[in-house]
Amino acid sequence: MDDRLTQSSKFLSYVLRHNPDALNLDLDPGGWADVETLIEQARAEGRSLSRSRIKHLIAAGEKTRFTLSDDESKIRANYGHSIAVDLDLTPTAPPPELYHGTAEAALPSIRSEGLHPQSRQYVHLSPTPEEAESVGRRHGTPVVLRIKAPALSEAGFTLYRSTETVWLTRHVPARFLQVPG
Ligand code: HQG
Repeated sequence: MDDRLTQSSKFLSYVLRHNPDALNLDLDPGGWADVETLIEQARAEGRSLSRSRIKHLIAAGEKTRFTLSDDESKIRANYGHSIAVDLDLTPTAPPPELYHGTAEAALPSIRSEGLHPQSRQYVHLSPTPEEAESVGRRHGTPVVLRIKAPALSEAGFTLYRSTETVWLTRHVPARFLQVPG
C-alpha cells in the first residue's frame, strides 16, 4: 500500500473505531457508517476520500480491517473499537492455541492480571505466533504469549473469530496464558 493509501486507512480506522465525532458522523448501533456521508464529511475536513479510494484501501490492506455492506452503502471497522458497538459476532470454537503479542514491559502486569482490553472493547488475539509478534512489535520489544484457547472457551470466556488474523474475547485470566521465561 502506498503512503497516502495507508494514511487514508489509518484515518478511517481512527474514525470508525474511536472517534466518529471527528467527522460529525453517526454510527448505527452495529458500528456502521453511511459511505456517502462519510465521504462528504471527510471532504469537508480536507480529507480526500472517495468510494474508489475506500475500495482500493480495503483490497490493498494486508488485514481485513473494514467491511462494506453488500449494497456498498455502509462501512464499518471489523475490530479494534474503543467505542461501544455491537458487532453481533458469532461465538466460534477456537483452535488448540491462539497467541497474543505484547511488549516485554507489560509482562509483570499481565502475569498478575491476565489480558484486559485496555482502551478497546476486546482483547485481540492472533492465530499464529508470527502475526502476534508483529502486533507486539507495535508496542516495544515483542513477546508472544500462548493462549490455552479451548480451556478458556470451556471456562465460559467466549471467543469470536473477527477476521483471518484477529480473534476477540473480553478477558484472558492469567491461568490461561503461557508466558515465556
Ligand atoms: C496490553 C492492531 C498491561 C496488550 C493489531 C497490548 C491488533 C496489558 C496493549 C489490534 C494488560 C493494548 C489490537 C495488562 C493487555 N497489563 N498491559 N493486564 N492486558 N495489555 O493496541 O492487541 O493494525 O489496544 O498486551 O494488529 O496490541 O490497527 O491492542 O500490548 O489486531 O488493524 O495492552 O490493533 O490492528 O494495546 O492491538 P492495543 P493490541 P490494526
